[in-house]
Amino acid sequence: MAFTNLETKEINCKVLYFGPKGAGKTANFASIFQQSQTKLHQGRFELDADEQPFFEFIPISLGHLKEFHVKLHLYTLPANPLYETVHSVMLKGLDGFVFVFDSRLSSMRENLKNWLETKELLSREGYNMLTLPRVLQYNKRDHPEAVSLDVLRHELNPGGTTDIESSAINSVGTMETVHQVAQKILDQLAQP
Ligand SMILES: Nc1nc2c(ncn2[C@@H]2O[C@H](COP(=O)(O)OP(=O)(O)O)[C@@H](O)[C@H]2O)c(=O)[nH]1
Ligand SMILES: [Mg+2]
Repeated sequence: MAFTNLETKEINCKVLYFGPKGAGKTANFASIFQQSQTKLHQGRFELDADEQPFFEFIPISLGHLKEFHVKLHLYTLPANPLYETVHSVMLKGLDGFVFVFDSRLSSMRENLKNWLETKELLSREGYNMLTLPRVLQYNKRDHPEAVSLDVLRHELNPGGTTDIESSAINSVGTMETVHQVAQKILDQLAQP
């Protein structure tokens, strides 16, 4: 549920970016950061030996809904499975999510596996998978190994959820993804 602060008249919405390692979550954040000119926060954990940041966070202002200032908080999860308790904490209070698929043929198995795991994880956390706002993103559309949109949709999105083609390293489709998920969250908030 969105966190509403009646005193400051703010609504804070939390969105997590999921997807297999290497699909382009960090590239999405870099692109969003570049285009929205907010400050990119990267948390680091002492034990994190490799170059993976602990998590990434971007706050974005979405303007006003009635008298409330709506803010979107975008996060990625740490890739290291050692952080399972952290996952559990970060999964609390989610208002929506983005799932980043890697369009390359060689990633199809990993895409599907990770997508099923993510849906299971969210269900286990108590989210209603029928109503939780989401956007699916097919990243790396620029890659020579990318499979066709038809195949991706057939394999990964038989239900016809909102989906977007992107090339995060070229800043294509990244802001559109943010806007789509924001719109879905706002639609849900505006419901009586
Ligand atoms: N060709 C291509 N490569 C990409 C794209 N997005 C990310 N990459 C590359 O894929 C690799 C993994 O991306 P990264 O954002 O770190 O993935 P993450 O593990 O999901 O955060 C990096 O080498 C990126 O440069 C894209 O749209 N097109
Ligand atoms: Mg990353």
